[in-house]
Amino acid sequence: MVKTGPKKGKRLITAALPYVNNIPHLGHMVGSHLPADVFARYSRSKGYETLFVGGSDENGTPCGLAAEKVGVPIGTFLDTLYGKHKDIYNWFGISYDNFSRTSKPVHNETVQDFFNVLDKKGLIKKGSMKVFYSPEEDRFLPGRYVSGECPKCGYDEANGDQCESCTGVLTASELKNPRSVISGGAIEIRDSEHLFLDFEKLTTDLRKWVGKQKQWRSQVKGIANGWLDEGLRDRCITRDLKHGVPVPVDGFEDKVFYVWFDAPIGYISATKEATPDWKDFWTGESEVFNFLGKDNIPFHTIFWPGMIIGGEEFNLPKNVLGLNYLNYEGKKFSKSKGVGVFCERLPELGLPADMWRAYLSQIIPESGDTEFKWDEFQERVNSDLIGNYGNYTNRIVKFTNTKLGGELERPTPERVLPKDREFLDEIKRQKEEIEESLERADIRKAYHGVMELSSMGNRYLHDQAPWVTIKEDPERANDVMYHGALLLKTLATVSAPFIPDTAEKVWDQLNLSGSPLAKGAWDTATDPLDKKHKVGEPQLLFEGLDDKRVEEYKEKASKATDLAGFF
Ligand code: B3M
Ligand code: ZN
Repeated sequence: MVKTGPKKGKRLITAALPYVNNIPHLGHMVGSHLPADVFARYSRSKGYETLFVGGSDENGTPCGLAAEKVGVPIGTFLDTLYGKHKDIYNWFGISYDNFSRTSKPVHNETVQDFFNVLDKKGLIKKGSMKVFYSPEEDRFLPGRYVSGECPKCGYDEANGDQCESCTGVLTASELKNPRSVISGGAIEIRDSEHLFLDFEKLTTDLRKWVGKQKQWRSQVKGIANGWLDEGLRDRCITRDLKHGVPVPVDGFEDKVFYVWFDAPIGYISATKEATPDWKDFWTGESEVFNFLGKDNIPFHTIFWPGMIIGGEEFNLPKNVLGLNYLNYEGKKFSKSKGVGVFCERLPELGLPADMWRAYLSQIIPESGDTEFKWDEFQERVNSDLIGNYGNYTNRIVKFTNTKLGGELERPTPERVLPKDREFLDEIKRQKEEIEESLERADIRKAYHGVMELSSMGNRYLHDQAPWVTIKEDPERANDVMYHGALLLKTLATVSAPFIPDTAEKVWDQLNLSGSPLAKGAWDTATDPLDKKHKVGEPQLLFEGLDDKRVEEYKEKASKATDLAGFF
C-alpha cells in the first residue's frame, strides 16, 4: 500500500557551474556535484517535486585562456571539454535533470532579459574603467592574460587582477611593467567604457535578507557579513572580450557580460531548457538550494542574491551550501605534479562508482577542509561497505534462502516480542534522524546515520541468533529474519541517495517491486513486507580492496590527462 502523505512542494537544486577549462578531480566532486546529487536524490525520494540543474560555465577568461594554450578554436575546445565533464558526472551517477551550457542561445536570451529588467529599474550605470590593452595583439586583455610586478610585495609574476604570492587584489593601473601572457609583449593602460550594477541601492535589502538566514553554516554567514561590513561598491558587469554573452546596449557591440554576471543566470536558463513550467521552480513556494565551493560563497550570498533582489521576482535561495576544499594525502591537488585522483581515470580502474560515492560522502568538506587518503578509502570500503552493509544484506538474504525456503512470514502481533518492538521503533527513529540531517544537507552526518542503521541490524541478528533458534523454534527464527529484512528494506531506501546502484541491488535481492529511489519511496521505507514474502537470490555487492590493488589504483588515478591529448 502506498501512503499518500501531505503534498510536497517544489525544490530546485543547483550545483555551481564548473568552468570547463580542465577535467574535474575528486575535489570538484565533493565540492558541489556529489552533495547536490545526494540532496536531490533524497528530495525526489521524499516526494518533493525536484529539479536538479547545472551546466558548464563556458564564458569568461578561464576557458578562453585554456583553449589558447592548447591551440584549438574555442568552439572545438568547449564542445570536447563539455563532453568530458558530462561523461564524468554520468559515470558518478550525478542525477542532473539538465546539465546545460552557458554558450547556448537560451542562456544568452535569459541573460539579456535579466539585464534589461535591472536596467529598467534604474540599477545600471555607465562609467569608465582603466583596462589593459595589447597593441601587438590589437585587443584588450583581461587580468588573467597579463602578468607583471606586484606593487604590494614585489612578486614578479603577479596576475593582472590578483597577486598569487600575497593574495592582494590589483587593478589594472597598479601592476608594474605589465606584459601579455600570450605574446610576452608590453601592455598599455587605456580607458574603456563599461556598465556597472548599482550595489549601493541594493545594500539595505540584501543586509535584511542575509540577517534572516539562520540556516546558513557559520562560514557562509561569516563570508557574507564580511562583504556587507566592508560596504558594497558598484560592480562592473561588462568586459572587453569577444567570447561571452553580448551586451544589448548601443556602443557595447565589442563587449560581453562579465562571466560572474552571466554564470548564475545559467541556473535560470538551465531550468528554462528543462521544463516549460520553469517559472514555477523560481517563484511561489518553490525552494532553491545552491551547492558550491568556498571561493564561490561571496557570489552566491551577495552578488547573485543582489541581482535577484534588483531584478525580476525570482525566489532567493532557501539555503546556500558552501563547501570547503578537499586535499590529497596532505597536499593540494595538482594536475601538473600528479598529486590527486583525476576523474577521467576512474572508469578504467573498474571500481564501482558507489565505492567512491560512499567514501566521498564521508569526507565532504562541510565544516572545514578534509583529506583524501588511500588507506582510509581502503579501510572504509572493507569495513563499512563490505563488513557492515554488504555483510548484513548477505546474512538476511542467504539465511532466508538456505534455512527458510526463501520465504518470510509476517509474524502475528502476539509473536512480536518487546525487544522486537524496541528494534522496530529504533529503525523508525534512526530513519528520522537521517532525514533531519538530509533536510539540512548535512551529508556526512546522514551517511554516518545510514551506517549506524546497518550496525543496528547486525547487532540484532547477533543478539537474537536465529541460526541457533532455528533448530528448536523455526517460527522465532522466521520472525527475527522478517524484522531484519524490514530493516534491510529501510536501509536500502535511506542509503539510495548515497549509493544508488547498490541500493537497487539490495532491493532486487529482497525481491521488492518499484525502486528505493522512486518518488515517495522514503515515506514507505518502514512499511511492513507482504504477509508472505519471497526474497530473491543473494549476490555479492562489493569485492574487497587489498593492498596490491590499491597501489595499482593509486598509480593510475594520479595520472591526469594533458588537455592537448583530447584534440
Ligand atoms: N564557474 C567558478 C568555478 O567553477 C564558476 C562557478 C559559477 S556558478 C554560477 O569554481
Ligand atoms: Zn603581491
